[in-house]
Amino acid sequence: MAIERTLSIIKPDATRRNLTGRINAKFEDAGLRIIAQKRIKLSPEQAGKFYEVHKDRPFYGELVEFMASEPVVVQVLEGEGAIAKNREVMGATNPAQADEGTIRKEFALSVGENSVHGSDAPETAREEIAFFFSGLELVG
Ligand code: DAT
Ligand code: MG
Repeated sequence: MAIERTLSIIKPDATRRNLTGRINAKFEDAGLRIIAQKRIKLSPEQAGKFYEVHKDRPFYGELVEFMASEPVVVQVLEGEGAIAKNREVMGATNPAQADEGTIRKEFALSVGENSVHGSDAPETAREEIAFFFSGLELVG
């Protein structure tokens, strides 16, 4: 398995509850290296653009409002098979279906307020990393 990079976001429900360090420990324990990280507040326009792929879903408005409600921590994780590994560490979208030990099982409040985002494929990972980070900010 190749070394990959993936885009992770610690969402407002988690930053609000001061969970950034505990979530980062889960990534690091799984062998994912945090090679870039910043805390930002998204505008509704930026959140809407990031989640544009979901614009026709019924929850889109609520998702955009939530993501712009409070600061988020955006980060790039690097490691062997990082995209799939991060999805494993995150757990299922709906915390009620997430496995024991996953971030969403432990910390998510609901399917909407589910603590973390992670890219789902190599192409989306590339696009999502470029959405938030310049090449100069990425030191492997
Ligand atoms: P994931 O974040 O696991 O990749 P997704 O891409 O299908 O899941 O959806 C993006 C986000 O949209 C998800 O993290 C939370 C929100 N969402 C998804 N399904 C939802 C639903 N049924 N009700 C409310 N929010 C939902
Ligand atoms: Mg997704």
